[in-house]
Amino acid sequence: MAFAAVFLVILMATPSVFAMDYPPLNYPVYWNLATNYTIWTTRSLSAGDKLTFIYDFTHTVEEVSKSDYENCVSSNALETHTGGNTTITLKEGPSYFICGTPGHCAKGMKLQVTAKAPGMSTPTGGNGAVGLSSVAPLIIGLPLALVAFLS
Ligand SMILES: [Cu+2]
Repeated sequence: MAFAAVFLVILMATPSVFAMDYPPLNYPVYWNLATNYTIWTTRSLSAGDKLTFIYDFTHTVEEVSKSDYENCVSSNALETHTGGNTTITLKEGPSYFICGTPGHCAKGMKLQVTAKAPGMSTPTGGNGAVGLSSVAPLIIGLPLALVAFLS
């Protein structure tokens, strides 16, 4: 009886761990002089995830090289975006964005992200946000199984 209960709990917990298909995530980026962008360097992102920059007409979004990011140079931008709402799909590897308005990058409007290979955001890969939700059924299920086993 106890073993049957343990099995049942494991069966209930298993599908959400292995069968869930996680879509790419879309992160808002509030692109202005007040936001602190350093947290983005520690975020776990995957290729295919998107950044949606939300900004007013005083700013632009310029995708630049690493050295131009470090030196706040927007004249060689790989891509320039304006209009206040720009969604960028991340490629694998690092990406660098700065604001093209003079002085803004130097004041901190610069964003660096690194995206892992696609598929790394699946539960087995360990994307932080996704990983937690995928193990939640186990965290809940194991105590239940223990209770069932002991009773
Ligand atoms: Cu700006």
